[in-house]
Amino acid sequence: KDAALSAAAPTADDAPTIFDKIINKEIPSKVVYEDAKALAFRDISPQAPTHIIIIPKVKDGLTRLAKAEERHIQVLGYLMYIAKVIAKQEGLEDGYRVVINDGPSGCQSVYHLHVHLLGGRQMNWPPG
Ligand code: DGP
Repeated sequence: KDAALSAAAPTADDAPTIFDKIINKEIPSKVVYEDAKALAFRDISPQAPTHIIIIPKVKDGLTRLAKAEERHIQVLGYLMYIAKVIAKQEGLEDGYRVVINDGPSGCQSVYHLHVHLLGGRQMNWPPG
């Protein structure tokens, strides 16, 4: 195998996910917000009347929250801020929930860090 190609091969952390295809518009999604750094779209399997997924456009190794490094602090804060902007846009005046699932025990299924924004119904505590 060509050494240069091996060196350039994506590591597990950089392996593309379905979210890359959504970012690149290779598969359709219902986009509710987009800018240079973030994309937000409606979850394909909504768990509440409003269920939106917010992702960084550049993963930069951030497959999951457990992989966060100091260089990710800005993007993590940005995703929280965008969650608030979208909640307002969606008219969730009474409140909402913001969730990050991490790893197998956290029920994460797509390894491109994402924030769930859920609202439009009364949430329960503790969550399942
Ligand atoms: P998590 O379990 O935290 O990794 O959440 C991944 C979410 O992504 C899950 O709620 C379903 C959603 N999802 C997975 N594939 C697609 C897709 O192709 N389109 C859309 N809109 N949502 C997707």
